[in-house]
Amino acid sequence: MALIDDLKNAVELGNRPSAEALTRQALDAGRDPALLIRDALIPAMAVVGEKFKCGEYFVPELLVASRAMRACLDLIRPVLVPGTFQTIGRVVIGTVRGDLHDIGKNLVKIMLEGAGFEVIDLGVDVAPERFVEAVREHHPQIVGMSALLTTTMMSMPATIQALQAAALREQVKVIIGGAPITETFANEITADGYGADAYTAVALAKRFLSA
Ligand code: B1M
Repeated sequence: MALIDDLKNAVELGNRPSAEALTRQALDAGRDPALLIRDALIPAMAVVGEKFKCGEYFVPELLVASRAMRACLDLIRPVLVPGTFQTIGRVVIGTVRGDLHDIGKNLVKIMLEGAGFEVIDLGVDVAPERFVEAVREHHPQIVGMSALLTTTMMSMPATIQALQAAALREQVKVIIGGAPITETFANEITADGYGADAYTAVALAKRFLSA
């Protein structure tokens, strides 16, 4: 357990070299990569968020911690996502307009890819029109939206309305997630599903494909 605690602390402190070394060590020792994410990386970012909230951390600390987390995810991704597999479906995913948080979205992407989905990642600050264009271009079965700010989550209904206006809404299932999102909000804005975490998002996506 010491290794997991050390990794969590390294990310929390934004110590990227140490976080990378510990991730490599854990992977070399045969640790389950999904558990490294669940037990070290996600809890580390939760602590960082709490420290930011209570004024102990400021934006620079958020940034260094998120860079350490991303570096670890870069090491974990190839292990979690095997090179060749048959894709089971296609997902267009992005963080909504005005929002630059992408760690959670990237995690959902990695998990979806690991489960066999082809994922078209539109990145961050994605406007509703960009989601519409991507649906036209790539014909996904699923659209995934992530929002971390209460100020940006309203871009989700705007995107759903844009899909409706483009007569594309019936062609896709919409899954949403992110820290301020709830099941109630998802229902209110007529999303098809809410993923509280990356695992739920994958389970939902699989369910929608088989429906
Ligand atoms: Co920001 N930030 N941030 N931040 N940041 C939060 C979100 C905040 C809650 C911190 C706090 O106050 N406690 C707060 C939002 C308050 C609010 O709106 N109520 C906040 C703020 C205020 C801000 C700024 C405004 C700060 C400022 O500039 N004054 C600014 C906004 C910038 C912008 O977006 N326009 C800002 C900036 C940043 C950084 C750039 C420094 C950095 C982001 C770096 C990056 O992502 N590349 C950052 C960070 C790191 C955070 C916290 C600390 C951590 C977020 C994170 O990565 N969590 C965050 C505090 C927190 O959330 N506790 C905070 C780990 C990640 C794995 O979890 O993203 O929730 P999460 O994803 C989960 C689930 O939510 C779910 O699955 C994931 C894995 O299980 N999920 C989905 C996510 N998307 C999904 C999609 C799905 C399904 C599930 O389907 C498609």
